[in-house]
Amino acid sequence: MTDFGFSTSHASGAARLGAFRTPHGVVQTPAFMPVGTHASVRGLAMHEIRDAGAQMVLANAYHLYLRPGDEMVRALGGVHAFARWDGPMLTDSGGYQVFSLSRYRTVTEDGVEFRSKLDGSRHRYTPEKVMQIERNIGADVIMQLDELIEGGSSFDASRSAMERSLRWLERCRVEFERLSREGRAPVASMSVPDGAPPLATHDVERDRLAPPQALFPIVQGGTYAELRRASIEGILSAGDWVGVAVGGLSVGEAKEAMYDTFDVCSPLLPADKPRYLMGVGFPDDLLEAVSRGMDLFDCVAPTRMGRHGTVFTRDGKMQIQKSSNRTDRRPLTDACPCPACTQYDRAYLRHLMVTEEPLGPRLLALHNLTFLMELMRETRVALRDGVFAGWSGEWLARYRRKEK
Ligand code: PRF
Ligand code: ZN
Repeated sequence: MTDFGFSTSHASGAARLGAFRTPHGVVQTPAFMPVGTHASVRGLAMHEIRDAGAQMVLANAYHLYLRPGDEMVRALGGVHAFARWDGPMLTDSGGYQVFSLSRYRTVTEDGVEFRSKLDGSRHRYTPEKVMQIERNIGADVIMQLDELIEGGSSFDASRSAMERSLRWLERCRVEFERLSREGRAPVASMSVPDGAPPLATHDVERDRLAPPQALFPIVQGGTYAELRRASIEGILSAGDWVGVAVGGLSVGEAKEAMYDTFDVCSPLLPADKPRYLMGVGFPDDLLEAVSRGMDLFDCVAPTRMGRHGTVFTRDGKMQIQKSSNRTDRRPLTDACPCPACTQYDRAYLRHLMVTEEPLGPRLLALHNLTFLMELMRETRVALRDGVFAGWSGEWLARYRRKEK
């Protein structure tokens, strides 16, 4: 496992400053990972994501499986070559999407059967199948198939989903190891699926061996401390993982219950492995999670909210369309290095949104991403300088002063 590694250099309480090494580079943690569902962060080019400070990018196995197909991604050289992002990447298994987006789905012990939201076609998602899909896509970190349930579910429902996620983890592990043993096959396959035209490319990538991947397990168990403990125990006894994810949060439960769950999980998670908190990406939640020992984050909310005109500022969220911005010549925020803040003013950004110019959502999504990248960068500096506790307390107090 020398292709992956994690080390921490500074700590403040449960918060850690770390470095996560992957075959495509090192991620300085704590870090926020932008979500590129279709191997594209909606509306933004990879060079813009990189300039915003992103180190690692997410894609979604479910979406890429449906289009263009995981075998097609592989035929085209794997997701890094396909999307032209040569830094670290992660794919979520798509469990979450199958549960929330599919038109019809049936969950059994074997897996999930669903109909595509695109054309109604039938698909079967099993732990084994998901490992094959994520292998073909080729991200550095791949996620297990887990069973998700609504926030606020009963203890019994939460327990059965958590236990099934453990059983699916074991099946993922066996298949993942089988695929890894199969060897480091060339990234690009010789044949293209679906009767598509033959590859029109130089042949270089066909000779490039697929780099190793790391499988992350996902802790489940709702907001029940007992279930979270059992989930972690099951995960740690099932294998030696490169990192561990915490899932099933930010699904409608109270914030305090989510924060308490971080407190339950982090002392039980190995200190020398990165901890990835799935689907959490509001500025205040990031700081609360970092202070409780989480290292990696992703969420669609910052880019999605930006596209609809809600922007992060140091004084809380702001709606750009509000009428007081009509004549406001000030930058969106003061210290942010993004193009929206450095090249335009609020009146113009509001105008772009009101007239539905495509530039508006793009700039605001880029702002929210940059804002989180800066927040994580400042977090790392504060950890390095030994001032994290005081700094984050002040940051949160200012952010929340005007937040409703
Ligand atoms: N599991 C998976 N993906 C996820 C989550 C999860 O629990 C969450 C939880 N908020 C976001 N994305 N596989
Ligand atoms: Zn900005």
